[in-house]
Amino acid sequence: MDWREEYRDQGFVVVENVLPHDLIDAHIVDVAALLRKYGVFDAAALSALPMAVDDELMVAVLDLHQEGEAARGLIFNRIIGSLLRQLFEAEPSLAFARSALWGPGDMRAHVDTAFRSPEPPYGVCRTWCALEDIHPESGRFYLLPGSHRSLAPKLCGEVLAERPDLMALYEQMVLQPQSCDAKSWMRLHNRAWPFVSAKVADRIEEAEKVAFQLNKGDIVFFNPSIAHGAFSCADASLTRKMMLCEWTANGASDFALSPEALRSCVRLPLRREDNLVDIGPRIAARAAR
Ligand SMILES: O=C(O)CCC(=O)C(=O)O
Repeated sequence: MDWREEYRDQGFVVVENVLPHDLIDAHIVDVAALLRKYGVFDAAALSALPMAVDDELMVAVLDLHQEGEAARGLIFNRIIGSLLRQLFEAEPSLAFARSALWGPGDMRAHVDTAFRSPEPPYGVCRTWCALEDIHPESGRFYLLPGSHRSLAPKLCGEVLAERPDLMALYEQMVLQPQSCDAKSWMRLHNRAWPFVSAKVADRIEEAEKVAFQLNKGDIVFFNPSIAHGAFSCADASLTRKMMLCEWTANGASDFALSPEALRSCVRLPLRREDNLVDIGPRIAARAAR
């Protein structure tokens, strides 16, 4: 099967042994040095940071991924670029990249985006990169295969049915596409996504969660509409070194966002028609009942 078929069906593919270990090691040195500046030597110190300092650190982490030589070498890896180009059928652009040395703790299942088509051509993809051999007890990343197709569109439809304000936005985009632009799409996404994501954890079974043994340099390419999260960490002394990137298809290359935009994680404009889930038939069927 073409790997893109697998990505379409399952919502992810795991690609082994992509990132060179020497670059990973250099990047980890940079990340650890930055964390040290904030007095962070372990997971406990990180979670004890006051919120304002934590926000400042996150900005510094995003900056490191924009400027750091090792970070850029990892992010703009030739294999990653080639796979994203095949997925997007367009040039990929980085929306943001960040790394972490410890797991986030028990992270409930959620989706990172809503109202994007689960079918190609894709508008967005995330890459979860293992920066060490991930210990099984360190809070492994999990996904629910196929949920970008079976669950996410259903939840989008439910949220629209429950929220007339969001339904009005959606209908305007579908019925009057000429009056809408990428900003309309972002408005719908930004307002609706928290409601969609909040529904995920109650609608899945524990047994559906799938995690992989990931080794240093392996990457999971995943559709951010797939339900995913992280298991809790069984041993606080364990690290879980990873880098997460979000990529969009928009024809621009390299870092298209200004640092200011990166800081607020503003995404680049997307072509509306490529990214809307067609849930019109679902809505019509509901109205007919
Ligand atoms: O850190 C992880 O393993 C999960 C990351 C994640 O789910 C997210 O950033 O949305």
